Parts: sequence; structure tokens; C-alpha cells
Amino acid sequence: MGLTLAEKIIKEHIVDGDMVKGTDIGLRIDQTLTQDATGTMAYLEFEAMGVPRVKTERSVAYIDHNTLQTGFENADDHRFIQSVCKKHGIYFSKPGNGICHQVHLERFGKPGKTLIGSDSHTPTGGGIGMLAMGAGGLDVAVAMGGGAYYITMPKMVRVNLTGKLNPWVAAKDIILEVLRIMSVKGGVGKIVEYGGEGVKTLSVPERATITNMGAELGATTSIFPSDELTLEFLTAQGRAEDWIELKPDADAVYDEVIEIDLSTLKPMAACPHSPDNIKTIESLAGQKVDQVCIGSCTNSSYRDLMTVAHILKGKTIAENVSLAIAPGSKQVFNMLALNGALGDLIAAGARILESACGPCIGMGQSPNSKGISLRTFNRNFLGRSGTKDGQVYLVSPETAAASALTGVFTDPTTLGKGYEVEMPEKFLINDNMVIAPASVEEMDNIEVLRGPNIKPFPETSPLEDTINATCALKVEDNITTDHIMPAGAKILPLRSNIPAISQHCFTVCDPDFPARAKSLGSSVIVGGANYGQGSSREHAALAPLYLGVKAVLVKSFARIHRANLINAGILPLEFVNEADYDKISLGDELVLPDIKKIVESGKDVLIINKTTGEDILAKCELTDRTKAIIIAGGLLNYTKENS
Ligand code: MIC
Ligand code: SF4
Repeated sequence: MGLTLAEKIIKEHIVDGDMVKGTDIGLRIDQTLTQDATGTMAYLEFEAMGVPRVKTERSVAYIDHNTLQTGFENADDHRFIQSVCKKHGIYFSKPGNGICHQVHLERFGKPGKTLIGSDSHTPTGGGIGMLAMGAGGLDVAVAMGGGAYYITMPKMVRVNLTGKLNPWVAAKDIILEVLRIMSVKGGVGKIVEYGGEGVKTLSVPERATITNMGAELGATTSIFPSDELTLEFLTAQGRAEDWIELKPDADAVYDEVIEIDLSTLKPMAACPHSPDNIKTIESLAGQKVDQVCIGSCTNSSYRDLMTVAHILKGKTIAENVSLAIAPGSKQVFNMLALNGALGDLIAAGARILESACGPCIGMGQSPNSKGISLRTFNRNFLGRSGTKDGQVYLVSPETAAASALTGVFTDPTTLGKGYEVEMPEKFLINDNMVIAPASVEEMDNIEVLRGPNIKPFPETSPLEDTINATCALKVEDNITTDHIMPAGAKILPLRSNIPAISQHCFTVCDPDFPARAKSLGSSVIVGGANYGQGSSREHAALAPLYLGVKAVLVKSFARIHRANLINAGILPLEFVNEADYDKISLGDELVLPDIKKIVESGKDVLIINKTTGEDILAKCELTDRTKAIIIAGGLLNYTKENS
């Protein structure tokens, strides 16, 4: 039986388990990346493991999230990361060099390699045929130390692309269509592979837009074949030698096939507050727009910004619109500056931001109250923009630019004759913002610089024999990591300080949760389906851990968050019978008798609700390895015990 593209890469990298769907497999990881908001914790964890130098082929630390420096905290974190990198063999991409996923695609990614990153949009690398996955910081730390990365062997979905996009319809509209079809939970436990004739009509940056936002499907990752266009892209990046051809076998077997005829797609938007709430721009046309933001790891490539510059050239943005643009990388920014396109953007009235995540993670540019904001980003979760009642719509750069000019939702297909950006034969290559690590001889002399905001990783203790805990919070379906551990300019500087950041845990849902959980000492969170979707931030597990949360009991989990809970030593439980969700209320006292023995045995977990007298059964599906991690009190304890 033939193999899919992803299966071929898995086969080359599998070091534990067998390629049997639904079972756990360990993969050798060739490359890692971190960003600063998750990186400080990941490097503290790496230090705690005591490995002197990374064992990967290439590890890169990017500074792109916390670039607003309103106090010493972010700058201290950057300095810490830079010094850790120098000491332990990691390349360091300075603030200003760009968004991790964009820069990694340009400068480091290689077809056929495995990459894990402490950021959920790491699958951007799937655009050049990498098996690239988002992971918790601790998983990245373990991979840097040479350990395997464990996933559940996913099912394979093929998205078959036929035809060609009409002028002004964009790659973003393709992924919005996939989200419309599959929903934000449709990708859980699956790898989405793109194939078909339509693939060769899409450039690498367009493919990367699609794999990037595959994160919003909940998928393990998404991937495109590596073909002549991949070779052209790598050649233009001066890296032709990194290319290999990669395609699925002709008789590869897929669990699911989705057909998309590109010529039938229209410009679309993901409407508030979910990336799968899709409508056509046509149906929204004429509604007023307050803000337009262009950038993020989804849509900030040279191709995207040249298209925007073309649309805005010689025109002025509407009176009622504030337009912010953040180029994805220094390479993109510099090329726009040199070819004059930056001048066109500035002249039209754009507010140019540095090459970083910026507004995407609430670092500035929060919209006005109830403001309608059109963004080329990938997430529009409630409150993420920094304005609680802000209405964020996710659109293509084409739609964003057309609407910035008119001040209302505007279908870009009304712009007339299409425009195709000519991809450069050579991108501007200047890696002077990437700092190489010290040599093996010099590394011992490097001092790691820590500021007062950097607090150690919270202590965890082995699993108790019986858990007595109170339900400290009950939440609904589709809770995102932005609910659990909000980001934004005020909270992000606390990413290396778990005691301080914990005070913001779940405050979007219930401002009293942190104080309540802390005073209870031992608690359980109850939730609905797809709990923990969104970011890879392990803070969404570490903050509850610090507040005394022992177990999270839900209808179903998102992949990365579930792994982060296990890594933190928090029990991930799922209702055997979803209707039992109604049998627990806030404040109920719960007992999980003999929990350690039950986890060891793999049986269903009995939860006694002492307040109502009812019994509830929960699944705790763990492999031998994850059982051992939970019993040890988390991955760090487990790794120390087993090294
Ligand atoms: C995001 O887009 O939510 C982030 C910020 O990039 C996160 C990482 C983080 O929370 O630091 C992600 O996607 O993993
Ligand atoms: Fe940065 Fe936004 Fe991409 Fe996350 S989704 S990595 S915050 S640009």
C-alpha cells in the first residue's frame, strides 16, 4: 500500500511505536523553533534538563511577540533568551528580524525535515513540505535535548485542489473554505495534505498561508508537496541545495478526501468570533469598517504586501479607516523599501509597524469600542484584539486593502483587472540579525543573563493516591487558550513569571477564578468540547497548575493543550457520557478515589460528586509513556527520572 506525503516523512523519523493510526508514535525532530512569549519558559525547562548543547540539526529562537517594551520585562526576557542561545548552540533571531514562521520559511525550513515549534502556527513550514508541528515549550525543550516528540499517529485527509483561483481570490480564501467545510474541531487527530492539479498554481507563500491556518482546524499539521515551485522559492532564497522532491505515492490511501475547485471560490471572511464562522464578502459588502490590519504569520509575505501596495498605489485610504501594516520579516520590509512599494503604502495612509506579531497578539492597535476590524490574521477569538467588544473579521490581503480604500466591506473582485505579483528571482538575503551560537570551546564562558521577572518553573508533585478537589470553574464548548491564559500587551510581559501571570488565568470568563482556585488549594475545571483550542502556550496549563488545578474534565480536548496538561502533570479527563457534564456545578466537592491505581490500570475514572451524591465516569486515555509522565507529576520530573 502506498504512503501519503506525511506518512513518508513520519516513516523516516519514527523512533518509537508503529505507524498505526490512533496509537502514539515518537518522532526524531530535526529542527526546532521558539518565539519569545513561549521561549523563556522553554529555555528555563531546557536548562533544568541539564543538556549542555542542543542535539538538533538546527534550533532557532525568534523574538517577535513581546516587542512592545513598556517596562523592563520583555527586554529582560529577550536578553535571557539571547544569552541562553549563545551558550547552548541555538541561533537567535533578533527583534526586528521578523515573525518566526515567516523567517523560518525564508531562511531555515527544509522539505522532508521535521520541525516542532513552541507556537501553534509552526505548520507554516508545511508550505515547503516540512512536517512542522506546534508543541508546548517543554516538548520543544525535550526535542532540543535529543528526545523524541510524541504525537498520536494521525488520520490522513487529502484536500484535492483543481482549477485555478479567479483574479483577486486568494490563498486565504482557500483555507477559509476548508475551515467552512471542516470547522475548528474538524482537523483534530488528522494531517491535512494538499494535492491535485491546483497545487502548481500556488506559490510557496500562498501554500504557507494555507498550512499556517490549518492550525485553526485543530489539525496536527498540514502539508504541501515539494515541487518545482518549492525549488524556485528555495533557489531565490539562495538555498537550492536544501530542496528535495516530495510527493505522495500514487496509490496512497486517505481517510477522507475533500474536493475544492479553486475556480468556484469567492473572497470570504471568518466572522466574529470564530475562524470557522465563514461568510462571503459579497454578503457583507457595504458594511462600515473602522480598522484594517495587514500582516501576521498568515499573510505578511512579499507576495501579499506587494499585492496590497499595488491596490493602494496612488490612492488614499477612507477617512473612517485606520490601516496598520506589519511586514512579516526584515527581508520583506527591506525589499518593499528598496523597490518603492513601502512608499506607496505610506503615501496611501498606512501606519507601518515593525516586523512582528503586533496587533495579532494584542500588542497594540486594539480597535475602538465595538470597532469592526478587518484583519489578514488567523484568529478572531473574543477579546484577543485587546478590545472586548471588538468585532474581528479574518480576510485576505486583497479584501483588506480594497476595504481600506472604500471604508466598507468590499469584494476585491470589483477591482477589475487582476494582478499577479512577479516573484523575485533572488530575495534580498541579509542574515545579519541572526546571531550564531558560541563554539563548543567558548560556550562554557557564556554567562546567562536573568532579570528579576524571570521566575523558575513551578514545582510539580507526583500524582496523589486519591484526589479531593472542588469544581472551581465550569465553562462551555470551544474554550480557547486566549480564555484560559489571555495575552495582550499587559499580560504577555509576565510570560516568564508564572505566579504573576496566574492572576490573569480565566479572568475573561470569571474574574474571581484565580483567587478562588488558589484558596481552594485543590480543584477541578469542567469544560465542554474542543477545550483548549488555539495557542500552544503551556502557560494555559502552568497557571492552572500553580493555582492548584489537579484535573480538567471536559467533553473533548484540543491536541496541543491536552499534551501541555499532561506535561504539567494535570489529569486530562473526558466524560464517558457527555450528558454527565450537567451533573457537576461550580463549587461541587469531588473525590477521585484510588486515582493513581486507576491511571496505572487504564480503567475509566470514577468521580464521586459529594455535593449531589452522584457518580460520574471519565476516560483517561493515556499511553504507557503519558501514564508515567502523569504519575511522575509532569514531563520535567519524568525526563529527570529517566535520564
Ligand atoms: C497565538 O497566535 O496565539 C500565539 C501567541 O502565537 C501562540 C503562542 C503564545 O501564546 O505565545 C500560539 O499560537 O501558539
Ligand atoms: Fe504571531 Fe499572530 Fe502568528 Fe501567533 S498567529 S505567531 S501571534 S503572528
